[in-house]
Amino acid sequence: MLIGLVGKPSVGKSTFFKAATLAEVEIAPYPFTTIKANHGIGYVKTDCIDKEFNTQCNPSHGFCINHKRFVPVKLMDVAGLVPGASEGKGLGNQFLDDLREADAFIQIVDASGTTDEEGKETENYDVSKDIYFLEDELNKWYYAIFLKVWGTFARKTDVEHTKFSEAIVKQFSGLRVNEEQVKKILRELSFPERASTWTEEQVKKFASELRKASKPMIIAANKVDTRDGKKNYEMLKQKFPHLTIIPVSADCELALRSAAKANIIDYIPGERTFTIKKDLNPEQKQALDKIKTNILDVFETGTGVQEILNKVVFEILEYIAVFPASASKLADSKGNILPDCFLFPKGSTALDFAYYLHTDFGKNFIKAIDARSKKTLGKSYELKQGDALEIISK
Ligand SMILES: Nc1nc2c(ncn2[C@@H]2O[C@H](COP(=O)(O)OP(=O)(O)OP(=O)(O)O)[C@@H](O)[C@H]2O)c(=O)[nH]1
Ligand SMILES: [Mg+2]
Repeated sequence: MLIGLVGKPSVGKSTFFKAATLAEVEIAPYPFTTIKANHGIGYVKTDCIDKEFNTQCNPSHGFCINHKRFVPVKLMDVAGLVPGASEGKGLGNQFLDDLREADAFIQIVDASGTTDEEGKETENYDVSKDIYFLEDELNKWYYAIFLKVWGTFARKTDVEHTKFSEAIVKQFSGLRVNEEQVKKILRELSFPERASTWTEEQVKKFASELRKASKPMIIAANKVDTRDGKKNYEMLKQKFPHLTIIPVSADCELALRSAAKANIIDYIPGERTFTIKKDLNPEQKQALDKIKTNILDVFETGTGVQEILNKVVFEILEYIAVFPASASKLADSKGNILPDCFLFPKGSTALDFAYYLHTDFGKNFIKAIDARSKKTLGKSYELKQGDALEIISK
C-alpha cells in the first residue's frame, strides 16, 4: 500500500508527511523546498482486538495505544506540481512517475489562500483553482504515459483481437489499474471497438477516466488554523460536493506529535484531546491552548491528519485489518502477543491471507480457524474487519 501526497508547492505536503511519519524532512515557506521525493511510514488507526482478549499486544510493526492499533502504510511526499508542469514548468511532472504505483493520492490544498499557483506568497487566493489545475495536470501526466505506447499498442490489439481490457491492464500494470475498472470505463465510454481508430480526444478521455479510477483522491484542506482557513474549507466543500474534503492542520498535528514524542503531552493521533504531563513554559502552554481552542474544539476530525489516512485506506480503498492469531494462544514463538496486523483489500479470502503469510501456507492450505469462535473456515471464506485467524497447512 502506497499513498502519495500531491499538490502545488508550499501547501504543506512535507509538513503533513512529517506529522504522519515523524521523519526529518525539510519544511520551508518558499516553493520547491522538496526536490527529491521523501519516503516514509505513516499509520492507520484501527481497534485492536487485544482488549477483547483481555491482554496487551506487542506489535512488531507499528504500535498500540489504549487498544488503538496503528498499522503501517507507506507514504511518499514529492515536489510541488504547478500549472503547465506537463510542458516542463516548475520541476515538470517527471517526478510523478515515482508515484505510478501509488494506490491513492492525498491532494494537499492550502486553504489559507496565501499562496498563489506557484506556491509564492499572496493574499486572498481563490483556493478552488488548486483543485481544477491539479486534476488537469494529473490527466496530462497519464495521457503522456499512454501516448508513448498508444500507436503500437492499439494496432497490436486490433490485429491480435486480444481481449482489450486484459491488454490494457498488462500494458499499464505499473499504474496499478485493474481489469474491472477498465471494463467499467469502456462500457461507459462506448468508444469504437478498434482502439487504433480512436481520436486524440478519445484517448485523452480514456486516460483521464483510468487515472480517476486507479488513483482515487481525497483532499486535505490544509492550514485551517489560519485566519481564512475555515472559511475557505467551507467554500470548497460547497463548491465540490462530489469530492471528499477534510479540514486539516498539518502544522498542529506536527506540534502535537512532536510534543508527545518529547514526553510533554499524552496524545493519541486522531483524538480531540491531549493531557499535559509536565510543567510548561508560557509559550508552550499558549501554543497548545491555541491548538485546542482553534482546531480540536472546532473540527470533529481533530487535526485531520489521522482522519485522512484512515479514510483513504478504510473507506476509499476499502481495506480491512486482519490479525494472525492462533486458536489456542495469541503469542508468537518469542512470546509477543498479536505481533502482526495486516491490511487486505475487501473481498480477500482466507486463502489470500494464507498466501500473504507464507507461500507454503497458501500452497498447503488445509483450513483456517477463527481464534474467537474456534470455528473452521474454508479457503473461500471472505475476511472481515478485525478477524483473528489461524492458518492450518499440511
Ligand atoms: N499555518 C499553517 N502553516 C502550515 C501548515 N502546514 C504547513 N504550513 C507551512 O507552510 C509552509 C510550506 O510547508 P511545506 O510542508 O514545506 O510545503 P510543501 O507543500 O512540502 O512545499 P514544497 O516542498 O515546496 O512543494 C511552511 O512554512 C509550513 O510551516 C498548517 O497546517 N498551518
Ligand atoms: Mg515539500
